[in-house]
Amino acid sequence: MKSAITISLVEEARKGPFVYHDGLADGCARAASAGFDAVEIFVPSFDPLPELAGLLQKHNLNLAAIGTGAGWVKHKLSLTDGDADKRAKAIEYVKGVIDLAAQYDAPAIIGSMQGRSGEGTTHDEAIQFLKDTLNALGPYAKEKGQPLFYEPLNRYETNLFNTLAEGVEVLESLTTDNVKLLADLFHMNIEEADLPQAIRDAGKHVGHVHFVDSNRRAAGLGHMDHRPIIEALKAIDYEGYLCAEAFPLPDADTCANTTIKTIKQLV
Ligand code: LER
Ligand code: MN
Repeated sequence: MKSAITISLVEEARKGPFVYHDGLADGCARAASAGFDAVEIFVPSFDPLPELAGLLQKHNLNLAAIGTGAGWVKHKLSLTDGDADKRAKAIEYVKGVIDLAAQYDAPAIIGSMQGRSGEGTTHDEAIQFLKDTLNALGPYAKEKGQPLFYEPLNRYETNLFNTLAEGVEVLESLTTDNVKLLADLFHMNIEEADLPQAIRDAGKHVGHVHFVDSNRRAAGLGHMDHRPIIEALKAIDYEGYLCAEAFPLPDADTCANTTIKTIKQLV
């Protein structure tokens, strides 16, 4: 398992659960000095990131993934919007992020952009739109040599799918095998009965992990027991990233150092 940490470039997400908020150069330098293998970036658009390749090389970092969430947070695009034009725009946005991430050999994440039902759609319609999207974008990502990550979110952020088991059911109903689950421990802490068991049951479908504590602070600064979670990830032969998608509390460097310390103790 490898370590990663989040950098947000989205002004509207300053208060969001991302560790670094002061640009790519600052985030990459601090990620490397804390000892991370990779960064995960929350981008404001799919415009090129001209400094990224040089910064990754300079700091010997990989890109773990790029989040599409600003498609929702900034542009109000949802993949389950009742309006077909807006849905098409949302799909184009995710394609743009898939293309951008693939340039750095990394996948894109669908989290907040999944939207919710009841705002111009019935529940069944929203679920069908989400499945249609994943069926279209899974193969699109595969052409670029990348998986596509789908993230179940807690009930306060979506009413579509909240648990890993529900996520597995969706993935298994698709015509593509290229969509993998993002297991975010914060959402799981709210929704799962048993986090390690949920990971064991999801097995090969787990493609990425947002590694955080019960309160969205760094792993080690809440009341979650990460040891059995890591044991479950080992049991499913998980070799992906443990990515700190956490609040920079009490400050970004403490958040980073605490995450690395927890990973070193347990992995
Ligand atoms: C938001 O709660 C979250 O977990 C993100 O990864 C989704 O965009
Ligand atoms: Mn997450």
